[in-house]
Order: sequence, then C-alpha cells, then structure tokens
Amino acid sequence: IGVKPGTGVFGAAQAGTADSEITVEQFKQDYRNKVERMYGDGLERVSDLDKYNALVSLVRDYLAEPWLNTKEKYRRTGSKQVYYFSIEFLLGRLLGSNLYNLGLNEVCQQALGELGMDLRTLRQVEEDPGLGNGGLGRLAACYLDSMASLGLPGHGMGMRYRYGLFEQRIVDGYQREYADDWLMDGFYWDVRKPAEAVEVRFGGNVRIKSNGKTQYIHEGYETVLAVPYDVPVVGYRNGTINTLRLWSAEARLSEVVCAPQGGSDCQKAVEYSQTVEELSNILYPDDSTYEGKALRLKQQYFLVSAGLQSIIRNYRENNGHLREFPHKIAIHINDTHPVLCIPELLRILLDEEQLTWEEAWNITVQTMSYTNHTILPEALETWPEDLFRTVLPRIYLIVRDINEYYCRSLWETYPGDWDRISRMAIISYNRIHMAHLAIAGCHSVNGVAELHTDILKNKIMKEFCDFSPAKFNNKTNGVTQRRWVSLCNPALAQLITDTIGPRWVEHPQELAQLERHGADTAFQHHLLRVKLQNKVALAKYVKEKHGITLDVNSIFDSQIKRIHAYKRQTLNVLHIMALYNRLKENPLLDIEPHTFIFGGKAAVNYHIAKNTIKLINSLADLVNNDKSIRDKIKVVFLENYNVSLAELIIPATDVSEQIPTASYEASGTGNMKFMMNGAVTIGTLDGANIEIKQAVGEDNIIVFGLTAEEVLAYYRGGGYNPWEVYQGNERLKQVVDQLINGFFPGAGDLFRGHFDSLLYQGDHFFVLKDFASYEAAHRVLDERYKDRPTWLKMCSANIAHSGRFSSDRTFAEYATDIWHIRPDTLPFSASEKQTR
Ligand code: GPK
Repeated sequence: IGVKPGTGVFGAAQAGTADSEITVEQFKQDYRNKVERMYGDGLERVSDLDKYNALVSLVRDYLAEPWLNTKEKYRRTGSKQVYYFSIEFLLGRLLGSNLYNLGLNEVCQQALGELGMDLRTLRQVEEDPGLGNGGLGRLAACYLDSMASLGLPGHGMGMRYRYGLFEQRIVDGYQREYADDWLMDGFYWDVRKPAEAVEVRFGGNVRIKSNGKTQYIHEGYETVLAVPYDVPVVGYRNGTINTLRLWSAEARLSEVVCAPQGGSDCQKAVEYSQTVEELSNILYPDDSTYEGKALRLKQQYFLVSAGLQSIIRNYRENNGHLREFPHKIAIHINDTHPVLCIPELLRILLDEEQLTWEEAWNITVQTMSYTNHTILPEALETWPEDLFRTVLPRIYLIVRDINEYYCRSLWETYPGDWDRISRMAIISYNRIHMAHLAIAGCHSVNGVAELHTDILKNKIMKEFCDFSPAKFNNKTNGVTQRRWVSLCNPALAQLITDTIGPRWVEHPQELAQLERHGADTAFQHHLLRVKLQNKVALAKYVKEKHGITLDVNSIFDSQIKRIHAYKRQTLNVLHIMALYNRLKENPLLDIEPHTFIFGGKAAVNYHIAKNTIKLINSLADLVNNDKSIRDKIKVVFLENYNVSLAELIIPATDVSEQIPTASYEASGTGNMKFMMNGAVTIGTLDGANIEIKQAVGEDNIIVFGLTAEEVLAYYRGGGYNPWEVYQGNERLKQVVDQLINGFFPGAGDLFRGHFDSLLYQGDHFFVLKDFASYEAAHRVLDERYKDRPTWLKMCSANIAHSGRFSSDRTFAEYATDIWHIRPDTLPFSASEKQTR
C-alpha cells in the first residue's frame, strides 16, 4: 500500500538516514547470493525453511544500516530514551511486518514471484514467537510498532523464553498443552550480544558495614549471567529502527570448578547450568492470575536487573551524572511484573553511586511510570515477605525503606489513621504489595480505558488517588493499523487507499473520510467482496485443518480471546444452544445462517475454563452433525489461537463478540482490531467498548446487558438471585438444564461445574441476568444484517471511526503526558512528518 512496485524505498531522507532503493533485479540477485552463501547450494535445491531463513537474513542485511544510523542519531542528539519493560511481548510473525514497514513488500513479492516462489508461503514458515499470553503482551508489541513508526526513541525490554506460550491441541474436545518449541529451527531476527551480558545476583545475605557511612555488602549470592538478544523494531518507512532487547539466562560454567575434581563435578556443573537456565525457560501461562512461585519472582528480578544495568551502562557511556537521568531516560512498567525496577534503580543509585536517599528516590520517581491492566483481585501481585527476603535480600531491605518512607509521608497527611496507612502500606501482614510499590515509586499511574481508569480512581485505588491525585491518568489502549489492517487484510487496505488515498496508514484519523462513502453502492459492493474473499480464505483453512465446511454466505460471528469466566464464553454458548433449540422446534424458522467461531487458550490449571472448551466442542459436535437444522448454524473451535490465527479470523468476521461482565475487561484490544476490519460489535458497556460506542454512535454497535455501575451495585448488595431469572425464562431454563440432563451425549456430569456456578454459586458473572438482553441484541443484529445496505453502512462506520484506536494515538499521548518527550527532541518534528 502506498509503495510503487520496483522502488522499495526504506529509510526516509527526512529521518536523516540512508535513502536506499532496492530494485526487483537487485533483490533477486541479493537473494540468490544469500541462499548460495548460507547453504552452499542453489535456490532450486534448498528447503522452504532454508529459503525463509535466507530471506530473513537478507532483510536483516538491509536493515543493518538504518539500525546503526538510528542508534547513532539517538547518541548524537542525546534525545530522551524510553524503555518499555514487559514480561511479555506477543510479537507475531515478523517477516511480513518488517518487509512492509521497510517498504519492501511489493519488491520482495515480485522478486520471489519471478524466481518461481511465493512470499505468502515463506511467511507461513515462520513460527509465532509466543512470548506472551494475551492482550497485555500483544499491546506491548503494538506499542513497539507505533514507537518506531512515530520515530520515537522507545525500546522494549523483555524475556527471551526458551519455550513460549504452550501449543494448544484439541483432543476429543479437550485442551491438551504441548511445549512451544519455537526456537527449534532458530530465530533469525535477533542478534546475540554476549559482550553486553550482565550479572544478576540472587540469594545470599547482606552485611551492614558502618564506618561513618552505612554500607550494604551483599555476600554469598548466586550469579546468573543475563545475555541480551536484540531484535530490530522497524518503523514504518521512516528509517527508524528501535531495539527490543530480550534477556536469556545462562550459567557461567567457567566459574564452576570442573576439571581438577574430575567427572562428578562436571556432572554437577551441568546440573547447575540447567537450574540457572530454568530462569528464562518458560513463560507462565496464566493470564490475569497471579501465582506466587519463587521462579516467577526470580524471572521478574532477572529482567529488571539486567535491563536496568544495561541502560545505566549505556547511559554512562554517553552522559554525565546520574542526576540528569530522568531527563534522559523514561522507564515504563507494564503491569506490576517489572515493578522491581523501582528498588533496583534505588539500589544502583544508593550502593553503587553513593547518592543520598532523597536524591535517589527523586530520580527514581521521576523516571518511572506504571500501567495497570486489570482490577481482578486474583491478578494483583503480592509476595510473601519471607520468600522475597530469601531470594532478594538487598532489594528486600530497600523495599522496607521505601515502605517506611512512604508510610511516613502518609502519616503526615493522615496522622493517627493507622487503618488507612496499613491498607496503603507496601508491606503489610507479611506480604509485599507490588501495586502499592508501583504507585508509591512512579510519577504516573494509568489505566487502559476511561471506565477502567475511573474504577481505579474511585474504587480499587481510591485511597491512593485521594493521596496523590495528580499521578492518576487514563491512556485508552490502541492497536497498530499496520499489522491489523494493512498486513492482515491487504484487500481492505487497498480499497481504503483507493477510496481516500494512502495517508491513513500514518494518519489513521484520516479514515474518517470513509464516512462519506459508507452509503455509496460501489463502495459497499467492494466492501462486501473483500469480506467474502476473506471468509473464503478462513473457510479454506477450517476445511483443511478441522474438516468442517463453512457457509461463506453465513454471518461469521467470532469470540476469540483467552477463555475466562469474566469474558463469558458461556453466555455465547447458552445463546447458541437456545438458537439451536428454536431451530429444532421449528426447522422452517427464518434465521440468517450463522457460523459461530471460537478460539482461545485456557490457563493450564484453570479447570472450569478448560471445561468451557470442552463445552464449546461438544456443542459443535452436536450442531454440526445435526442434518435437521440444515446447516443454519455451525460452531467451530479453532485450535491453538495465536496472533497468526487472529490475522486470519479478524478480516473474515462480521460480528465481534465483546461480552464480558461490565467492569471486568479493563479495555480489550481485539474489539479495536475487529472494528478496523469492519466488523460490528455486539458488546457490553465495558472497557473500550464504551469508547467504541462513542466513536461510531449507537446505531453502529449493538450493546446489551448490565452496566458497570449496576454490576458494582449488585455486588455491594450481596449479589442477585439467579433462580428468579432462571425460573422466569423458559428458554433460558431449558438451556441451563441441558448442561446436565443428557442433552450432550456422553457428557454425564462434565458441565455440572458450569451449572452450579450459574445457580448454586450466585452466578458471579451475571450470565443468566444478561441472557435475555443478549438474546434480544442478537435479534437486532440479525435484523440489521438482513438489510444489507444498512449493514454495510454500519461496517464502514466502524472502519471510519477506528482511527482513534490506533496505538499511534495512544503512544503520542504517553510520549507527551507521561514521558515528556518534546516533539523538538524527536528525530524529526511533527510538521516534517506531515509533509512526507
Ligand atoms: C490484563 F492483567 C492483565 C493480564 O494479566 N493480562 C492481560 O492480557 C489484558 N490483561 C486485559 O484483560 C485487557 O482488557 C486489556 O485490553 C489488555 O490487558 C491490554 O491492556
């Protein structure tokens, strides 16, 4: 999009970097040479994997120069650098996005075509780097794309897990988890930097030495070597290449005495290296749940300590005294997982730089900012004091000092109010509260959608907000339109560009111009064709992978996300069951054919969520094999949902299911991706759905269910009575009973847990309460769909108003409000960017 075939420009002159051009001929020649040099064999004789690796290697060569130039430019201009610390980065495949952002997509496509190959095939050879669980990790990846594309000096700090999020297979309807061996065939995008390795210390004890000035000597610790691997983060055709630094744990075996004692000690050395490397072996596969495992605490400190040491090393090479640190460096803490950045920076400033407490504390607070991503109590991290002290003795002492300092300042404002102070303390009842530490040690605390931030301010973090209101602010999430439209839906991107020109890729607010075309028949016709084409592609995948034939003329209705009680996949299931019952009663019922698509992983120990997967698959078996309903509805559960699968499902979807219990979904980002691709949302007034409604207007979204205020009011009153709802709604009673009455052949008591949670455990997530309203909303949706011109207008309105959900917008807000990066310190000014 917006690139003429054959020019393949990367590195814009405005950014002061290389302004190179790669022609198709050049590309072909470079590529052939690359294959021959890497494999000592001709292009015709190497495997697809070899071809893919050679292509990555070539792209790496092309981006080496702008990468180097970007680093040099940052050094030269001394511009403030942002480091986004996150325990997860769910990158998705990189070949397509890097080619696209370099402006080399068309050239490469054509060159490979002329060599008798297909770029799409090679793109699919790439393993998804599954270094994240879900929304939080994917958000971090979208932000990397936006930071580079806005030309902001912003980098990622993350973990290079040996095994990513587990691979999900469905066996007999159940989820089975398999190791995600994503590195098996190598990962050609990153560069190992052993010379920049740092040491991270665990355990041991702290000796206090006092000769005039107190000194803390950390002794008897165990050292883990942190080795960085740098991944280039390519900005969209602006010559900016930032860095995502992923850390890997290694043992320093040379320090383990091996040879003199002979064999058995060598054995010990190997065992030792295995325990050390455990640190970066696995990603914890839990979403929104906190697990108090020592290894997780170690991972968190490992990332933080390694990341900060490397930032400071780099800072010292280029800058003066650490007093200037907050003017040159901003550190962003993505959820509480990297919150140890706060005591770790203090440790360096106090123990290594010998600054006073006041100085060190002020520098730290000015440098750090924090984003909260959930109000779920089970996700709020707290660590047992004992464990913390044992694993991180020096950091523990610092956290104790922070606690004392913070409590003293609370005391000044609330003298004598012990209750309040103990509720707000960082250490209380022998636990360390990471969110409290984050609030105390950061100058900014933000939520991820307006409602979510309001709930933080007025409920979850109310007392903290009363104490320091200026810290709290909202930054509604966003997603990158480059991956989530241009790359995954090229036909739509082309249609948009043909209609309003190519500027929307960099200025997504310009999508608003589409509004004028929403009612235009020719435009509608094209839009319909694009959607159909995407549905055909998804149907092909489903047929090949699952053997199920989909009707591409049916409504594709998708709920793809982690399986979680609050996200209410169960509500969706109950509604489909009711629809199925109606069809069984009246086979001539006039309904639009529907395809209900599900995808998502359940945390390994989350039993009810795993059973929800079985429930969906049982329903699919029943419905898909029932000839009497004449294919009016189909249900599919797509195995191993990940970024690549999302890229296939979202462009093919008509209806986006965003149906959490109001107040629980902090923001949601899938809702934004669907909207950009012209799907219509059926949703509750929760998270960013509320802002989507504001953007598109109430005619272009279907909302239902309790509001957050109503939900919270019910909780205050002790819940509601699900039995009344159940008894009062025949159709609902029928489907709830069907969970346990033999409706699902052979299921026995499998779904008793679901049944009980709805009726005997108070239906905590208001599934029954919202059922009638959800069903009514679906009827409205079907009515609208029948009137195709109206429907297509709704689809266009969604695309047209999706600009504000671009992560470019979010990131510009973070940059100005939180990190205080002034436009004039940016590599190129906003006005220059406009003229490109
Ligand atoms: C929130 F707390 C967490 C978590 O551990 N993992 C995760 O993916 C999600 N999230 C929220 O659930 C979403 O509502 C939100 O859009 C996303 O984070 C990004 O902010």
